Amino acid sequence: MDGIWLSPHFDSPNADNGYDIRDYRKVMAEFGTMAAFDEMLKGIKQRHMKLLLDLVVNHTSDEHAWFVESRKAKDNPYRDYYIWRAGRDGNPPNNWSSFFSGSAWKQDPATGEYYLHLFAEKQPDLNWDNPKVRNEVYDLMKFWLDKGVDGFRMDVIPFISKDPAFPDYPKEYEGRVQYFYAAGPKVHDYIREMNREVLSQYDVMTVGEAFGVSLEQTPLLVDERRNELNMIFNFDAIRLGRQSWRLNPWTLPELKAVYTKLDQKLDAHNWGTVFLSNHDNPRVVSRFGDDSPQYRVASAKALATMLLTLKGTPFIYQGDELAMTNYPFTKIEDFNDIEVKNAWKAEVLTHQVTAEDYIASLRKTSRDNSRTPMQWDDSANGGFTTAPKAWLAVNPNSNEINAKQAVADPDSVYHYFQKLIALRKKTPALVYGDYKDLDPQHPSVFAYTRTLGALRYLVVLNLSSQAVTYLVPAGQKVGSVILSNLPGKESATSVLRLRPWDARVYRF
Ligand code: TEU
Repeated sequence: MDGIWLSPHFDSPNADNGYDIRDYRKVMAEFGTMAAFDEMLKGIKQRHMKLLLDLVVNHTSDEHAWFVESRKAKDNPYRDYYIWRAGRDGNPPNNWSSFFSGSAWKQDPATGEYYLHLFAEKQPDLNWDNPKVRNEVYDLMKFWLDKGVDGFRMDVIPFISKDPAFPDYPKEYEGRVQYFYAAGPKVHDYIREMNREVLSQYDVMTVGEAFGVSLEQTPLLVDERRNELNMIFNFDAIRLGRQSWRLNPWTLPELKAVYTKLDQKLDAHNWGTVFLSNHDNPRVVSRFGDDSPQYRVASAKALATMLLTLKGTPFIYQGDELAMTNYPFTKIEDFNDIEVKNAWKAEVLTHQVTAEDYIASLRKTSRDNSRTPMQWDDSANGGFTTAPKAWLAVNPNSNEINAKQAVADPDSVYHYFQKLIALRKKTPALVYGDYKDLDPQHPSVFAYTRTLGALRYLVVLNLSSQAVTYLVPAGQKVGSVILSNLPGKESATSVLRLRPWDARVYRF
């Protein structure tokens, strides 16, 4: 790896697993001390890697000193650090909803006013229109950058600017409010100011979590001539078919269309990211592959080939290099995630959906699928802890799927990732080459080229559990195979016999 993005490690009551920060300059007790952080940073640098921290400044914890002060009284000097409004006829100020179920407003007994929280009640939104707040954020960023940190992944950064009139969101945003929340009037002013005040003064990388930003709008945040961010996460691919906690059918042509559209939007002044999983989404092999014993390894390798040969900076989520799978959740008590628990209360306990339906969907969509402890070996708790019980149950398949097994098995997904990364690092065309989807409508094959001058590569992926006889479009004869996830090498032909989850990189 070139770099590591660390989810929030700051002092937090963990209402939302660290995305609710109580003290930005203190390390979370569960993780250790500042000395341990410094030792880790030193070790990362010694290994010639970079460290990105998670910058969560759309909101804080309600236990942060600023909010403790702010809620005390309407004339408290910290009142304007957050967003307080009077109710409307005994109801919340407007129809804004929280991503974790219910209204985005909570009435506070101390003053009777409501405060805004787009996520949990324990995550009040900061008021970025207050220059004091912005300066506080810039100072805490400098605190970590002065320690030698190399950049930030920025949590829901498009949400930081709110329409000061706080109008109801129009009906067409039902179920997709992220696009309304990401359209605040001053988001670009504030990110450009952040760039001027902080980012431009350090050699850093930034990636924004742009939930609610369309592919078309991407250049507004990442075009280098705008001095905002280096890149963003678009969610069109990873959330394909998702409707809140439900997963509706989706097709491969729909997935492929995301990459073609993104490629069309990002000219030479722009750059993108490639990811199919993270801590907010289920395991990649279970979501986009086939995690059955027969095809788990092959499909994980095929998806890895896609991640490392598409255009954009690839992000690999911890454990996916082992092809860790979703967890066999059976009951609500199995879950830790506030998003799950709040929706249980809001939708199951109110009999809008049955517990069976809800739990069955969560086995496919819940964030906790990706949060089960890292599986290091086949000992108790997957070697994650010596305590009798881990904070979240370890996947029962940790005896077969673990780092020790993967490192020992030359044919493991882990070693295949290493080959892919080595290939990408010595093949500029796989990084900077032009991208072209050769067969956008094919229902199960993803075939695309990467071309840099005279250097041309073809990637052919059978993203299904069925064998396919594939005719390379326009009768082009494929060149020599430079990497494949399955034995056997077909070359110099235009008819490919693709086995289930067959993945091949050809040099034209
Ligand atoms: O996530 C924002 C976001 O996109 C998700 O919350 C998403 O709405 C939801 O998980 C869909 O299932 C960021 C962080 O990545 C997430 O972990 C935090 O919970 C959230 O912001 C609040 O900080």
